[in-house]
Amino acid sequence: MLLSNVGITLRDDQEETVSRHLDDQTIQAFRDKGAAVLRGIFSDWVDTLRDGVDANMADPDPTARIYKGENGGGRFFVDYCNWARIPEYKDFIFNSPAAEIGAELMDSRQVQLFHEHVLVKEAQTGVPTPWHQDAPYYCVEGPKTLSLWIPLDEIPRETTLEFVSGSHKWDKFFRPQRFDGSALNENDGLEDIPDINGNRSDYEIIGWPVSPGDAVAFDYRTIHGAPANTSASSQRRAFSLRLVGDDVRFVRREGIVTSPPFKEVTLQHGDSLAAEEFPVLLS
Ligand SMILES: O=C(O)CCC(=O)C(=O)O
Repeated sequence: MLLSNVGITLRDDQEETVSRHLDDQTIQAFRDKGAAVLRGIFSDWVDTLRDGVDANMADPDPTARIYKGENGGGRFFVDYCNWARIPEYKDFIFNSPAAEIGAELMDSRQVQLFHEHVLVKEAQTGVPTPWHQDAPYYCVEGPKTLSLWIPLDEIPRETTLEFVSGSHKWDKFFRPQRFDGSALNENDGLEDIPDINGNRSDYEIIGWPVSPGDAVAFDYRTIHGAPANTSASSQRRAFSLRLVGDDVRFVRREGIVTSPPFKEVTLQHGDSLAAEEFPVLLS
């Protein structure tokens, strides 16, 4: 999947080398199915991200959530929007090829950070991640959106993130819920997500066993979820980077709580995403 640098001639007298990271097949899979695996793409960044997650868990944001299964077991730790205070996250966001990869997948000239999200399931965490789309949680809308879910441990097929192939093209938003199953907003006018686990054969469900350094790319509209971490001894750490491309807009949904809430952002509905919370990574 990794391609060597490709030289692109801009003018007779000027040649610029543009780095291409992905092959056409991977890009097409992301666009057709709404999710694709990128093997080994962040191998050089695993230690940095692991150090960042350690620092994040040692000093979580006050809004971090910890879910526990009914029968005890490990914790499901979830936190977001910490990149500005965690140097390892900043290093990854600004110095890794993530933004260039985002430009290739989204076919976008500009790539902006939306936020980062950390999701750690300790060994024997009996909490599945419910099936959901990310788009209806968010205060942004745009045709070009991307999450890069980056595993920091070996994750077998049985416990990895799964996707309903093609669901990013359903043109439907389902009610966002917290990971304990409670609705984020009671009266959002949206319908509940269908019972995917009860009818798995009705859907094309895709997912991959992954190793540290791989990434799974998906559109904010793609339905996804993950089983509980049944491993007796291995934790399941993941760092999810949220990027947006050209023409993304800020949206205010009256009376609706978004997640993350971005309470300090003063943009109006329909504004372009010009705020220090959302740095431009590539333009
Ligand atoms: O890691 C998980 O279990 C869920 C990840 C997820 O929902 C996301 O990154 O959007």
